[in-house]
Amino acid sequence: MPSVKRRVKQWVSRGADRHVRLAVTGLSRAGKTAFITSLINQLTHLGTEPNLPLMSLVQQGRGLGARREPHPHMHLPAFDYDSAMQALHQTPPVWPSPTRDVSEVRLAVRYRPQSAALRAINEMATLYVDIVDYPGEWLLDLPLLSQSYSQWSAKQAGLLTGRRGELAATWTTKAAALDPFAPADEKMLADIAEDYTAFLHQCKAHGGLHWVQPGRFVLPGELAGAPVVQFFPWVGKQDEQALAKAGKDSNYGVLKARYDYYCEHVVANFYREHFAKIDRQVILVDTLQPLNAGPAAFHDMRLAVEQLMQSFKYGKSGLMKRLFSPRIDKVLFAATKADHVTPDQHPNMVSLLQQIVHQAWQQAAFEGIDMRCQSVAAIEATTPGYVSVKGENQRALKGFLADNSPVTLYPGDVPAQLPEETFWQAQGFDFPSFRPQQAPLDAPLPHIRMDKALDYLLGDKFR
Ligand SMILES: Nc1nc2c(ncn2[C@@H]2O[C@H](COP(=O)(O)OP(=O)(O)O)[C@@H](O)[C@H]2O)c(=O)[nH]1
Ligand SMILES: [Mg+2]
Repeated sequence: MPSVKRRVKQWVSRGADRHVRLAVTGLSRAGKTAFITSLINQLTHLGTEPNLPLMSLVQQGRGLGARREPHPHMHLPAFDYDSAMQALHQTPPVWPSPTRDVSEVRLAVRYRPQSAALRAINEMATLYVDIVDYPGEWLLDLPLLSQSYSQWSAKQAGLLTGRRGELAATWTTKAAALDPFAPADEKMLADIAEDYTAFLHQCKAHGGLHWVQPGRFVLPGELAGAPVVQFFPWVGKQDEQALAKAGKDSNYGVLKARYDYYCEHVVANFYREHFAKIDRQVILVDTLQPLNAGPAAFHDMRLAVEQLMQSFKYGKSGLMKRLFSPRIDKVLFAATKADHVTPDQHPNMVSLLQQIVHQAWQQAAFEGIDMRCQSVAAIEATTPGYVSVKGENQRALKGFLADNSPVTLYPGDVPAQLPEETFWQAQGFDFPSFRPQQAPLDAPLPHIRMDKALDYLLGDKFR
């Protein structure tokens, strides 16, 4: 081929290849690792298995296949797909172990272009999908950027009621005894910060309370143990004007400096380095676990999701827009682990999720971001069916518990609306954790509506 022609062909081919940066987030245990593992797995079987019938690319017969590529950013850990697959194919299978930091993986998806012009020159095009996994907890830190240390402290102190107040006793007792003006006692500050971090973990683990700040404290990644994550809100009773005069080497001064450093370097950096580069965002929400756990946990999950959504209210002149120029144009909210309830309950999961995100949704629509809510099971662990109860057919799920024993059960109805008092009093909702199903290594992972999610997130990119 003459070289000019070859160059034209190369040029067109490069024009046909596309990139999309897809981020997956959600509070810890929402199902990010399972979702990304399934996403990679499903796409690798694209073109050879009938696993994605709801993707228009597949319906049009244009999907050819996908494979993982060396991942592009050396400073980011790679998403550990191989370990996840290994866990899922153990006997008996287990869930992949949790990760606690940002990670990334690149997929190259091969397809036949839609446009006749492109097809005439190129049989194939490639969509490069960079998938980023980051903890939703990190998004809870956005408000810190517009709060001073003293404002943040006042806000946090105000939250220490009820269960939170009880859990906070250890660190607040020590912190209240600190002299703000005395020279900084590094050891004491580290000690209280450790108690404060333990308190945040307890809020999540025992209280089912997900709205914790700073978010990095519970998932510090590479920052674990660094002074930048060694501060806590000031709960002493001194008045603000006096505190403002504390020297920079005093207890108060050092805490304030660490807080400021955290905001500027950790929080702002995350938005600059990661968030601003995202094209499409998936937000995973486990609506079922808080329903299991009770009203306080459910309410707190709502608060946390609302808080998380602030990052998408960027507006034309908002702080987000000015500081980071984000470019996300589509957000998918997915209610995860839908295989925990019978299929007739899936529409309720979706409408419940819609109510949870309602306000932010309106805002986003107003700003031209496309949003959608759906339910998924990234990795389906149960089989829906019927059981006969007193001669009548009733819906049920079959699966295996974590200890490998088989169960058949009806977990209960999901409320279609934000649950009221009566729901909690009647508490008809209870489900165990299922272990994954045993599946052949070369078969795609069983899933519910991953194809619908993929179609929404990527469909328009396969042009
Ligand atoms: N049944 C079922 N359980 C799931 C699914 N996805 C996640 N889980 C459960 O939720 C736990 C946390 O999921 P993971 O993906 O590690 O959450 P992450 O912390 O957001 O990455 C897993 O260990 C599973 O027990 C799913 O699709 N179906
Ligand atoms: Mg994870």
